[in-house]
Amino acid sequence: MKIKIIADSSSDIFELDGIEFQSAPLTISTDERSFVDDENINLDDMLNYLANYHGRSFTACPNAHDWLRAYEGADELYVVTITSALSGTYNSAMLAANLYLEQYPNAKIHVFDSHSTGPEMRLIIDKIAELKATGKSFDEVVQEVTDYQQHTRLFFMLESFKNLANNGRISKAVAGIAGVLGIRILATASLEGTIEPHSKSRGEKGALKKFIECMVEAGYSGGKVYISHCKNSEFAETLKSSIFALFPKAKVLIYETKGLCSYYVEKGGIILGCECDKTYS
Ligand code: X90
Repeated sequence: MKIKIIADSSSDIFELDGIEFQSAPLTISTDERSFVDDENINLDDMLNYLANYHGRSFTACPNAHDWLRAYEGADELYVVTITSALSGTYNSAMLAANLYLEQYPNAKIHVFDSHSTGPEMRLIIDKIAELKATGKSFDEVVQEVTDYQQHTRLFFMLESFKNLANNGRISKAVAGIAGVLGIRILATASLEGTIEPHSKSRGEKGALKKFIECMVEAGYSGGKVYISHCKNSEFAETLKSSIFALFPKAKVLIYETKGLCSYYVEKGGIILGCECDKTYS
């Protein structure tokens, strides 16, 4: 029995300890160049190139064929995708899941729509791995992870919403506010998996306070916090210290966004996923 977790590359991870894991890459492109979001991506090269490129840029999700390649060989599959409200990734993963089951009727496969991305996907992925390590069955994992998803949240801070707006993922009005020098926008993933602006602040100090307020309001009480950042480890570390000041037992992990999330959050962007006691409703 071969068990596998597969996630698209917006989860910001390419490997996982203790269980087989495969990432299905999205791509980031201009009319001249394309970057495949896998372990070979050169983030500095991509960010520098995009900063100096003035034409259009866009992203594309893995197609069903890409997913099928990632599924190959497994009998028990857990697939985690970026929110279906903003990307075709979930649909292509589902299409591939149905094709896979036609070919291997005894396989078990579940596709989780994260209604989110980045660190919140990673929380889900780690939860699946933890549950499998304790010997839970396929049905138990699906049920427990579905419940867990009601107790995780995503908050993020961006300086620029240019790429999100240009690709139609948020309104130009929100993008306009963020474009003002020194203004940081804090936003969250809504229940439906869209981007919901929460508040704006002047400078990073204000944003820091807002992050903590949002977490506490959502019922964070000292569990896991995953923070991914695009070239902003300084803010991520300060945020970590503020979390520890209130919750000394917090389990905080900091790492870099990979290609897809770096493209959308742009330099300076911070994404935070955390476990919360309150049910998200
Ligand atoms: O091309 C594609 O299919 C991918 C499109 C992805 C669009 C959204 C990417 C968001 C990346 C931004 C901060 C967190 C957003 C929360 C989403 C609910 C990261």
